[in-house]
Amino acid sequence: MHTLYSRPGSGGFVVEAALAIAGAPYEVVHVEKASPPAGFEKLSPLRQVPALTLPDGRTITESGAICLLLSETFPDAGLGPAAGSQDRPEFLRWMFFLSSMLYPTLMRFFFCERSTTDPGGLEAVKEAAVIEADRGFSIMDQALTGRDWLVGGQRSIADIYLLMLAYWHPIADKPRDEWTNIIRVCEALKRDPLVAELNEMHRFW
Ligand SMILES: N[C@@H](CCC(=O)N[C@@H](CS)C(=O)NCC(=O)O)C(=O)O
Repeated sequence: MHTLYSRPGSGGFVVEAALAIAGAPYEVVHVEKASPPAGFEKLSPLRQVPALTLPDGRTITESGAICLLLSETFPDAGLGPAAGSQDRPEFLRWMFFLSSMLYPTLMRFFFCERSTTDPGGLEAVKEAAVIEADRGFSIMDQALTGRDWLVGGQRSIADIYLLMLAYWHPIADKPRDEWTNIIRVCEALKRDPLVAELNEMHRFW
């Protein structure tokens, strides 16, 4: 059994999607930001979700790492191309772009006070975060030109990760209208009954 520490609307969405697609047995522990369960910092030192306790009792954090691990643990689930395959480099590239460029940039908007010691500088931090996030989304939109999915002609967990981030956009609250390729991918994913069911709880759209 996997235990997913999460809350609605959080990065737990993409991990839960991976677990559900893989058909892995899991339970969800709801973590309130203001009042996490006792001892949560031992599992997730930054007190962030998602965190995933594996069936062997170890807990890992970092959404990108968790998704990659699940894609290896459940190789037949179609979460991503196998290690050593032709499409793996592209998969790794986008998984890291999403988790190490776009995700933290969006969080810089929502947790702007962590990026400046100047109380008068918060709006500037937020403005810069939106500009930088837009730069990242534009790169992803461009990469999707003429393709159905981000990687190798097949849906992967990278597409679902992109959907989640696109609906976190702090100004548009969804992908911006000009990102027509991202919108196309998101609309295709939203028609998937499993993704639609997860959204019942996460309420991204
Ligand atoms: N690098 C982490 C970021 C996780 C993260 O920022 N989670 C947010 C929710 S989406 C959170 O728990 N924030 C609370 C905080 O940072 O205090 C990951 O990819 O999993």
